This record gives sequence, structure tokens and C-alpha cells, in this order.
Amino acid sequence: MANDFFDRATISVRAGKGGNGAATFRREKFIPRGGPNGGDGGRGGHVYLVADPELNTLLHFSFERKFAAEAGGHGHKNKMYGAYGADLEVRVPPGTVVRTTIDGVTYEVDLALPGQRLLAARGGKGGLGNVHFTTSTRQAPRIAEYGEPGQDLMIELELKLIADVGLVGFPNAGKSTLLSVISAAQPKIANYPFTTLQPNLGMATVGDYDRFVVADIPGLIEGAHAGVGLGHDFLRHIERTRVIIHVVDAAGVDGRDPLDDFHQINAELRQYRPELADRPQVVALNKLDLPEAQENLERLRRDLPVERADLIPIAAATREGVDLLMRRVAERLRELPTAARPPADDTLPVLEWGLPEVDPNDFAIEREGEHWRVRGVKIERLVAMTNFDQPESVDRVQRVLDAAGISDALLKAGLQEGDTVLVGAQEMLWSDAERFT
Ligand SMILES: Nc1nc2c(ncn2[C@@H]2O[C@H](COP(=O)(O)OP(=O)(O)OP(=O)(O)O)[C@@H](O)[C@H]2O)c(=O)[nH]1
Ligand SMILES: [Mg+2]
Repeated sequence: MANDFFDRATISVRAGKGGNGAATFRREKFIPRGGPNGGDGGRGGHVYLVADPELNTLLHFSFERKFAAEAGGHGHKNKMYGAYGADLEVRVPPGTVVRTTIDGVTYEVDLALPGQRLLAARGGKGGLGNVHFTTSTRQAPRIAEYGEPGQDLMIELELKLIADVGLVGFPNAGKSTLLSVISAAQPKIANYPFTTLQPNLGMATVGDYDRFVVADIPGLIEGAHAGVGLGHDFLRHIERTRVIIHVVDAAGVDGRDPLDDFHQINAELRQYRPELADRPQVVALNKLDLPEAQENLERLRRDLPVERADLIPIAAATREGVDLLMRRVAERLRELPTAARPPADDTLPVLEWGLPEVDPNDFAIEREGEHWRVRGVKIERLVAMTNFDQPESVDRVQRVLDAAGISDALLKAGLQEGDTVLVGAQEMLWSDAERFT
């Protein structure tokens, strides 16, 4: 929609991988191999997105787009756990809508309130050390898990900008021309009234620090408050602006008197909503390049009920006076008490993407070209954490596949000697004699 103006960014977030579990053994005198004592790996760091009231744009993401949390530390001998990977917080302005796509489904979360947090990417679990794998028949397990990979997602951020400054005036006064010279916006400009049919927004920059969003709305005419012309629909777009630039055609090109124009527009604003007429106004006396405007200037300065500092002659078409106008607007914006920003509330519950609940034991078997693919939360995690160089770990996967009914389901589906089964990124070869290798 033409009246929406968004700041957008796409970032990638990667949570930390879990640390690997250790497969170590106690050293004892005279015993070449003591009991297993390998500790677990630590969990990888999560990535959170946090709504920070100090921010109001997504501009900082043009400099940095990739975010990765720390990996968990590996487990050590003597049952020492690996350290947790540090979590990472990525700051966004309140009001940012964030989206990601997981397994073909798009999820959306609105970080509306200051302090709201989204667990955007979950850190991987630490791998188990070999202390967990002793059984009565297996005293010296050479099994330790790898850490689980962290979640890795592309996230789209979208922030709806609200105009700080509204341009009002009669049709043809030069509002769109002004917007086109103070921002990158390219609104249609033409020498007839009602050129602008939809509000346009642009980001204006003044000096090094002041940036604000300016809305150019369709021209107002007498009766706009009551629905005449196009202006009425769009008056609501200036309701939330903090400063109004009132553009007056000082040359009276269309045969009206600029002083009347000024009073009429303010009367429309007042009738639509009295507060609008009281909003800080900077008046741009436009088309100063025309002799008629020069002639009117002295009278307008004398008769307009506007303070001298807020009455600025310009020629939008040649940019004359435009810098001065914008500096004054920036000044007025700064004078206003910034709407007290609610402080960040850190007691809000942490949001999640809201993925559907699934039974981790559920699995599904699909064909993938020549191969078979097994999907399932638990089996995929197990395989991702398995060190296939350890024969005992491979045995363990086989046992889980059998116990979970996955082997039977594969055989029933037609699995044959020599077929390849894919689980996550792992390829396994089925051999009837050894089962998986
Ligand atoms: N001479 C002169 N003409 C100008 C100046 N600024 C705008 N114009 C002309 O005035 C006409 C109207 O300009 P727009 O910017 O389209 O006016 P608008 O206020 O957006 O008009 P609507 O969208 O119809 O409400 C165009 O022909 C512009 O070229 C100026 O500083 N000097
Ligand atoms: Mg216009």
C-alpha cells in the first residue's frame, strides 16, 4: 500500500553449537583403562531479539547482518562439563515485526513492547560424555556425543514508520516538490491540483544526526474535514505527526490569496480535530522565485499570525531556503518533549516462534530420489550428535532405530540391502548383515 512506509532488513542468526561430550577414562595405577569419566559438552548460546526503546530504526542492520552466538565448551575428563556458550542479544526497535520460515512454514512475531524478547535461535544441546554410557555389560564405553548444531535462521525484520512531520497545504502549493528535495522520495509533481492521491513518506536528514519521517498528504481544500476533495481521508495521517509544515503558495499561482489559504487550511484542521490546529507549525512560504511571491512577502510577514522564526520563505523548486526550513523543523522537533518512552519491561515472558507441538518420537519415511529419508525430531537430533567414527555409537543409533520401530517401517516400505538412508545431513548405508554401517 502506498501509505505504508517500512524500514526493512534481513539478518541471519545462528545459535551456538553444543560442546562435544568427552570419551575419557580414569587413569589408575596398574589398570590400563579405568572407568569412563568424560563429561558433557555445554549448551550453545541462544540468540534473542530484544525490543530496545532506545532504537527507532533498523538502520544499524545495514552495517551488520550476521549474528552468531557462542558455541558451548567441550566436556573434559574427570566428568568436567563444558561451559555454556554465551547467549547473544540482537536489538531491534519496539514495533518491529519479525518473520522466519522453518520447514516451509512462515512464522511471525511482533516485538511491540519495549523489553519484549524473542528466543530467535535455540542453542544446541551439549553432547553427552561417556560417563552416561556404562551398562552392566559395557564397562568401558567409547561413546560420546557431538554437540547438537545450533538453529540457523534467516530473519526478516519490518518496522512501520510513523511520520514525525506532516506537509499540509492547498493543492498545488508545492508539498510534493518539497518532499522530493528533502528526501529520497520521488512523488509525482504536476502543475494541477490533486496530483497526490495517496500520502507519500520520505526520510529527511538534517545535519549529521536529525532524521525524521515526513508525510506528504493530498492537498486540503475547504470542506476537507467534511469529506470534500481527497484530503479528508488523509487528515488522519497527520494526526500522529509532531510538527506540521504548512506549505503556502505565496505567489497565489491559482488566483487565490495566500493569506486566505493559510487561514482556510488551519480552519479545516481545527474543524477536523482542534488539537491539530495547535500542533507546532512551521510555515513555508513557497514559490519565492516568482515575482508575485516577492511582492506578497512583506504583507504576509506582517499579517500572518506566525512567529518570525517559524515563517520561512522558500522556493522548493530551486531549494532556496529549504535548508533553513528543515533546520527549523528539526529544532521544533527537538523542543518537543519526546513522548515519554515506556522503559523496557524485563519481566515480560520470552516469546517463541510458536512452532506446532510435535511428539519428538514421531517419525516419517519419505523417498528422496533413490534414497530413503527419515524425519523426526528425536532421531534427527541423535544422528546429528553421533560420532560415526565410534563403532559403539553406530551400534547405539542402530538400537534406537530398532527400538523406535524405524527399522521395521523402512523394511516394510521396501528398504533393501545397499540402500542409503538419510537422516538430517547424515547418509547411512543399510546392510542386512550389519544393518547400518
Ligand atoms: N515556481 C515554482 N513552482 C513550484 C515551486 N514548488 C512547486 N512548484 C510547482 O507547483 C506545482 C505543484 O507542485 P506539487 O509539488 O505537485 O504540489 P502539491 O502541493 O504536492 O500538489 P497536490 O499534490 O496536487 O496537492 C508544480 O508545477 C511544481 O513544479 C517553487 O518553488 N517555485
Ligand atoms: Mg502533491
